[in-house]
Amino acid sequence: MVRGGSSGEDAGVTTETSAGDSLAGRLAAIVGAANVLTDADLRATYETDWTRRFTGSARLVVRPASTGEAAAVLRECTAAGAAVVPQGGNTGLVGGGVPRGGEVVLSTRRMQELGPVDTVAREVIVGAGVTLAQLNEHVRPHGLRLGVDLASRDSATLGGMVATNAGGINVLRHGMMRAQVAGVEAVLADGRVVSRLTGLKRDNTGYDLAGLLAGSEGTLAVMTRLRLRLVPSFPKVAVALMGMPDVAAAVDIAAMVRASLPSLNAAETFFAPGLELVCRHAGLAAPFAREYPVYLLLEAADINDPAPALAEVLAHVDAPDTAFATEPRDRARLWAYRERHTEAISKEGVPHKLDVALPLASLPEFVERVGRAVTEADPGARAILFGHIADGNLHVNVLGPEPDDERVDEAVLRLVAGMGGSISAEHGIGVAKTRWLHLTRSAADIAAMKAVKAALDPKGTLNQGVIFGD
Ligand code: 2HG
Ligand code: ZN
Repeated sequence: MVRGGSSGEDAGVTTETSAGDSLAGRLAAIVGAANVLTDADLRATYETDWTRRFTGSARLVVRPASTGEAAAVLRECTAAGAAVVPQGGNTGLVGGGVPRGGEVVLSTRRMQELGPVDTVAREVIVGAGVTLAQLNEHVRPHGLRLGVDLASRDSATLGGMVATNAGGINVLRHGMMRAQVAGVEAVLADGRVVSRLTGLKRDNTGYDLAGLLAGSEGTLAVMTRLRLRLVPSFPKVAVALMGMPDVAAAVDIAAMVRASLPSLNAAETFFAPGLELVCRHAGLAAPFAREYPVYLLLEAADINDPAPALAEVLAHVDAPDTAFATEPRDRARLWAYRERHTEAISKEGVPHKLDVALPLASLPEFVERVGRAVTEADPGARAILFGHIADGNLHVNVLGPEPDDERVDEAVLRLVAGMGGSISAEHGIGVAKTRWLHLTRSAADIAAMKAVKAALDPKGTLNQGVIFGD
């Protein structure tokens, strides 16, 4: 398993074991003894990430329930020189939300506020520990939902989704998580609280702190409350799954449908090897009698049934095998082929997850070259690709290499950078990709980001090692 920094002194911030920890007592006075976990068994689920690739032991886990408690916890930790790793639903895939060794894990899951829904502004204030599914349940009676949706909706917390600027399946229509944020309340490392929750549409009064904190991966502040924009939850939904001869065809059709169908919600892709894994591990029958190299899944949603318009657009496409679904069960059946990739891959082993973006025009060439790059770097490695095709975002999951053997990561990320892409489309840098940040961010960019980090967290309390490395 990959472990980051070792326990001990590091840049003035200490990490140590929980035995005889006086900090634990001081934190218990703030959040209650039941919310300071020092026992190894109780800490365990906070210490390993979803992929099982990243793990480290925590000094303790502390679970504040409010901004005030989080502020007192951070004040105490920074004063004690204790390193802190903020954690939401622990669904991150780049090792940015689990300890590297000896840090305090600050879990936001108890921040469960669900504020009244402002149906005029279409906004709501929620606690950082509310999950995406909980939020959608809360706002559904008003015909609303969050504009970002993703497969880990039942566990991913909104604080974590903002902190990582999560993407998911509806980005082509509603943008990424930063675009859903109307305001945040967050605690800086020294316990000071920055709060912009008024929701004013026009408020040009200096730096946009909410925009800066979105995507900062827990390195600048701990998000505690969020004011989120909502979008209509359209009642009528249509899904189409098509077999494609190659990626170029899938890219072209997705672009054509996007240009002519404003109700398009999602355009996703997966390939034959991933489909085989999903069918085997989830016990699903293949979607079509014939196997295709590439599959394209489209979803449209509107007030009126978008199925006729979707079918009309697709009538001009040469795709003999197309499955349509409008009923929830049938739609879920088609979506399962795409959404169950992550789980099926994890059943095969511990993957290296390389979440990358390419210019759309380069996607076919990338797909052709990436398989070769992977096997040249490690002949025993196997790449499974899938992703959000309309945004040029592919998830290259590699099975085979040991968790800390980075030869394949190096080959794929260099290929991506050489083709004008991004080494992280939506999952973030975490600790997984710090070595390659320089491939797609200039020295001036990195220096500016480090200056912001040093200004907001001068003692380096928050998420040491994430984004920039050690
Ligand atoms: C998805 O699109 C998620 O399903 C997870 O971003 C991707 O498992 C992955 O690599
Ligand atoms: Zn994704």
